[in-house]
Amino acid sequence: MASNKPRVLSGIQPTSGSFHLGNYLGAVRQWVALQESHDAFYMVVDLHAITVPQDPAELKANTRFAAAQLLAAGVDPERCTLFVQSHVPEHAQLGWIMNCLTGFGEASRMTQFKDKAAKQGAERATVGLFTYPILQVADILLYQADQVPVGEDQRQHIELTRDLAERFNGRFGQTFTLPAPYILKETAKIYDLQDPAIKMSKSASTPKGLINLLDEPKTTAKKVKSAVTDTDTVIRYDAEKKPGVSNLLTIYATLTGAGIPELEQKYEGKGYGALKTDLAEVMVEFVTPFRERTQQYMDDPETLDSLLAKGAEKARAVAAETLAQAYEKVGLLPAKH
Ligand code: AQP
Repeated sequence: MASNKPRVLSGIQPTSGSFHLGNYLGAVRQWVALQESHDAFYMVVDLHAITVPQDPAELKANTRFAAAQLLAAGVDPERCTLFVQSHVPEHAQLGWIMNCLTGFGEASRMTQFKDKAAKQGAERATVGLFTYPILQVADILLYQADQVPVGEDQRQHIELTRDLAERFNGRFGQTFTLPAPYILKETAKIYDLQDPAIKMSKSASTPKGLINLLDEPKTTAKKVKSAVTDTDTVIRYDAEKKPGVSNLLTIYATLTGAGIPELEQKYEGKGYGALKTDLAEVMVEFVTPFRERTQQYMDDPETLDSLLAKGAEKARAVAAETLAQAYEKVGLLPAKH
């Protein structure tokens, strides 16, 4: 059924057995909120995952884990379209068209590629990793998305999407909607608990700075309690001068709905220990039911798979229409049936 709500699209990689807190606060939380007001398409981007080596059995398991975690977080297939990227072949097909429209230099400027390639060693980085931002362009344009809820690290890719959509429209006639990033300032970048100068990431140098949502709650509490702060003892939000404490306040405020000034007041005159102990408790309260719900979905893979199959069918109806238009505009001869 056609919807006149604005459309959002976003994806998450099944590259780990667990989402981390940055994924949740930076992206997934917004997905849940936006499905109420938008025509939402959310996917597990397994084709992106294979841009770095994956164990096949783990990839399959992690794809289900990712879907289960989205459902556990509140993504509701009755309110949005939830699917797995590789179930909709149009992504790879439009990806090729977009590859042919992108300059080599333009692709070389993508900082995420540079960071990820540097982490692996440039020699080991694949061409797939190099072109993954272009596949992401296709992911977004296929659904004519108006907005893309993501973390700050994805902003450059949304800009590339807009550039390529404009280029295609200019060359072949109006075809694609230009999407806007939907990035919440407060949670655009959640930082590593051990090194608040870098974003929380699953490829962080030490696991101590990374909160995995499916970790044992006591591990999570321990990580929060050993978060790096500073030598001062004042609990005040100052992202530049007090990045560690500010990161903890952001996490605390977002998970509880409290305002940062309210938290500053609550902890006035108290030490970092008090803040960390309370935040550890908040985290445990959050992850405990999240883990349980995820496990319930994982215990019933048949239901999970059939739910994803339904999502793919809905997604494909939209994607196939856009791809057909793009093929036609480019001048590809339609196959006779
Ligand atoms: N630290 C973060 N703060 C805010 N948002 C974040 N996102 C990721 N890290 C943060 C957002 O999460 C969504 C899914 O991203 P992804 O599929 O790239 O997930 P990932 O591979 O788990 O992200 P990592 O940990 O950052 O991967 P590596 O270590 O491979 O670089 C996106 O919307 C992203 O912005």
